[in-house]
Amino acid sequence: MYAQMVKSEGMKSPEEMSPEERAFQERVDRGEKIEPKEWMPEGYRKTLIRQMGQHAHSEIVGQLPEGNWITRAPTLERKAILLAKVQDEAGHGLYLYSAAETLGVSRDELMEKLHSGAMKYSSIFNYPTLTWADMGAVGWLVDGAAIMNQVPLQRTSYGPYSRAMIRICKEESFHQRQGYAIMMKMAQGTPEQKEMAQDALNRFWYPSLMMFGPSDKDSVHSAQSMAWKIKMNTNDELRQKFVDETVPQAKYLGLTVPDETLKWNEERGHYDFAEPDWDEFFEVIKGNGPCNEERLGARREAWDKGAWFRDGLTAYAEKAAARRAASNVAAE
Ligand code: FAQ
Repeated sequence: MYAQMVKSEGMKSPEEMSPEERAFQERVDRGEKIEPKEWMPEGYRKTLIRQMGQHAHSEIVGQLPEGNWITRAPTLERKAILLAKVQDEAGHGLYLYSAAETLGVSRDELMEKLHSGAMKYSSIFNYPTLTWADMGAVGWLVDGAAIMNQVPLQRTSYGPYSRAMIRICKEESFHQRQGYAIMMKMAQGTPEQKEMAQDALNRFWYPSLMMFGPSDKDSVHSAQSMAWKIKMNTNDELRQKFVDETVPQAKYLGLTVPDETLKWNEERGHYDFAEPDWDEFFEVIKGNGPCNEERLGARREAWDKGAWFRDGLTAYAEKAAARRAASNVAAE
């Protein structure tokens, strides 16, 4: 099976729960936040580590496709904006690793799991960014899909995760707008520029739809994660919301969503749309996407090359601690 770490193995009914589990579930149901030192079921803790860890990894690996274009941005202003955006993603990764650490897992352990392939990161970052228009498509669609998923996570039950999300969402909204601004410029530019914008939309549309995860019938974690309010919506609900909001934005740009079946359904009050190729999705998350090797290779190399710096920081911290201990002894 493609799910690696924690599986929702049949949710417990209230009768099957221990008194502690029942009291915990009642707190979650009342909308109370769960804080780091409080009692929580082991499955809740593991599910959060899995989701927050994967989320953090996605932010860090997600710097690579855009980092690829910093040196080739068409103007100084665009370069400064892209640089700031990519730095924001690093910050998001760091808040999320710190929030995950409150659950008793170290950043090194999470990194080790990313590098060994035991933990995932978002499928979207295994696709290449081939032209400058891709910077527009990534901001507009990828950050757009990320916000659609993360705005509800501001209300997630785990306090540190929900608070991290508030700041992340503010920054992601700026990212989405900068992407849309690039797309507007390209779509209103020369015929060649408009074609580049259309080509970027064609390549990023379905991978963006995949970001929300498999369809609900194949989502192994949704039921338990939603009961614990680790997830607030199902994958299909958020995907539909994304399509409904994004299609009018594409129309405004004068671009065509690459889906011939796309049609407003008056009765449902939503767009009908074609599902992504789920075989491709499962291949990508198994490690067989177009850029998986390159992305993980870059992260492993950065980790290895940074060893001297981590060693230096640790040596400095140890010396400082020894000095403090010595001066405490002297003062006694
Ligand atoms: N990619 O049972 P479900 C960003 C895995 S942030 C890879 O439905 P779940 C910002 C899933 O892990 C983007 N794997 O799973 C940015 C599980 O496998 P496992 C990241 C995926 O967790 C923008 C299996 O499939 N956002 O982009 C994906 O309930 C631009 C079964 O699936 C978050 O992480 C996928 N797309 O729902 C940065 C948000 N989908 O772990 C730079 C928080 C599913 O058992 C530039 N996460 N899988 O081995 C979530 O909301 C959820 O974890 C979902 C998946 C919705 C992603």
